[in-house]
Amino acid sequence: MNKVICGLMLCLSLGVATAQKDKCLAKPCKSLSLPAEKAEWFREAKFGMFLHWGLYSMLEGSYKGRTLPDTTLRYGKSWYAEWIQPRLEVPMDEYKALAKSFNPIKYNAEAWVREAKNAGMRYIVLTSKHHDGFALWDSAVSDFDVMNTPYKKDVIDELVKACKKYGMKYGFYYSHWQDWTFEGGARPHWEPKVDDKLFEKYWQEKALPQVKELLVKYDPDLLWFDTWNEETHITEKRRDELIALIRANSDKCLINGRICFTNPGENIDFLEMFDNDYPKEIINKPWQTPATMQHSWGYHAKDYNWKSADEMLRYLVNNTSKGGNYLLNIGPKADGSLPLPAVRRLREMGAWLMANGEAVYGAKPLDIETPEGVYVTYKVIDGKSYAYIFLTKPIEFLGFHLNARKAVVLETGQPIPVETVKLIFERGEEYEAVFTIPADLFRDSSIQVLKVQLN
Ligand code: FHN
Repeated sequence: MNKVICGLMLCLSLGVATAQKDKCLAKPCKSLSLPAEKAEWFREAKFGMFLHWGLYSMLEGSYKGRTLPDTTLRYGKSWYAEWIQPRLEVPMDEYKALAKSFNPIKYNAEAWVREAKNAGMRYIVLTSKHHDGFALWDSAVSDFDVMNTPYKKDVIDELVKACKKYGMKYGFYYSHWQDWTFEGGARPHWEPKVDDKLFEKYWQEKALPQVKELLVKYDPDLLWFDTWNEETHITEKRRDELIALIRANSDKCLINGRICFTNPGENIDFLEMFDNDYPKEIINKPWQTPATMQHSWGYHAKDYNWKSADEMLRYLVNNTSKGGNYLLNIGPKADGSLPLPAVRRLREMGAWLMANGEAVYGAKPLDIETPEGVYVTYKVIDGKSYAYIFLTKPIEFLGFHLNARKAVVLETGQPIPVETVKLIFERGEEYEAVFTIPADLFRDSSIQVLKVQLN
């Protein structure tokens, strides 16, 4: 009798499974989440290049004698050159007409990728469409694209080819919420909120089809959406609709948390910090900080607020020690060349990483207390455990709860005296290591890294 019931149940469940399978064949049933291993490359990469480039780059932060930030205009108080149209009140027709002279004759995708590679960057994210709605690729969805400029060549296609040639991961920023030139796209916060029905039209007619184009044409490793702590039209339903579209068209494309800043949900692949925000605690989900070299993201000829390579390396090291990445922005000029101060800084950072990259790439955070200005990562190499200690300022003695066997300066191999004592408590054994740091090490002003062999 039992056998009969079991057989019946088996038939029923097989029937249900077959019906389910048929349903899946008719319409692919994809999970909204990717397996965590797909984000492993991102977790290990640590350092990426962000590029804000578009029609706004042509205005270089100034328009008709005004320069951002301009406090005489109601909403002019921002350095962001990619926001020049609404902030310096550039008439929209005039702004859109910039497309008629966009001609980046110095654009050399391979040169960009080589620069990123030499800087030690492991992935590139380019603004495929920023808030102004202009597409840098050959888009069948909109005429407001690079093919309707004198340049007439697909910038993204060139970049993708170069990334593939140099083994560089690549992704695209896509402004899915703000679109200032398509009816229904969201507008700056000081303007009336667009009607949700109109937004839906924009969503169905431009945002979703363009994202699909990016996926199908260029097979990106990640997509970077942008919302922030403001009310948006990106409801849970729209967020999941967009995620479903991405999953249906790619088995690898990672999605950032800003797809819906206030409610990213469980299905995104990595978290995006606020701009230039560097957490003080370890975060377990993959994450990154998008960061500027100056104040502006888009090219701004009069934004002289350049951070030093050392300062930026400190942010990189901070993020690495907390399990995150550093996505550092460049605003290329309208002709496609990279600004000299940016290139100089990239090369300095690359030189430091050439010597100290072992302590960064693929390194994990180590949850121990550190003095201010000191950061730590951890790695296992050939079965041996190592801690890497980053010294961002001169220090004489360093004490750590570590069972340190020996320590050297990573770049030179110079031995660093270390004394480790075993402390026996009721709760168990603990180790305390004290390092004596030679003052000479700080004749070199860049971050010094100690490689410490543990047990
Ligand atoms: O408004 C944008 C801004 O222009 C830039 O693209 C940054 C990059 O993180 N995101 C928004 C502001 O957070």
